[in-house]
Amino acid sequence: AQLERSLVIIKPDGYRRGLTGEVLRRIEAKGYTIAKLQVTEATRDQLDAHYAEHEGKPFYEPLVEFMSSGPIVVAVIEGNDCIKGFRSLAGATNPTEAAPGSIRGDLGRDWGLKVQQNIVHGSDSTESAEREIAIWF
Ligand code: DAT
Ligand code: MG
Repeated sequence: AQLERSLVIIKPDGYRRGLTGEVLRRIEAKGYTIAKLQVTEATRDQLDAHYAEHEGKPFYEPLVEFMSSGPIVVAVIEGNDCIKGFRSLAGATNPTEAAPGSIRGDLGRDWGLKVQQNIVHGSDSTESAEREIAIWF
């Protein structure tokens, strides 16, 4: 096991729906520590940096627009293997395909849903985590 940090974002849909407490509860129940936490509104520069790997893809502009549509909660979590662990807690990118028991599987809505409205973001590697933490904190 390796002690890691991951950058977690509760996206505007999660915040708007009042799921902040539920997501943080699942993180703490898993045994991860919430090291940093803030409610903020993303700037275009932060989103361009955060989602640089997706720039130019067809879903990029709708994604950035959605991420700018309201407050978000940004956290740094810590724990053993928490990068993979949080992505497992989050479930598959598309909530329609996310397994029951996961955040997206349990809480993602299938009615009129867009894939970007999937409640949470979690870093996908140690390099991404450090890069993303520097963007938001
Ligand atoms: P993840 O958030 O699971 O790491 P990702 O990094 O591939 O997924 O994509 C970033 C976000 O972009 C994702 O949370 C939702 C949105 N997205 C990804 N693929 C999409 C698609 N095919 N259509 C619409 N939105 C998409
Ligand atoms: Mg990703």
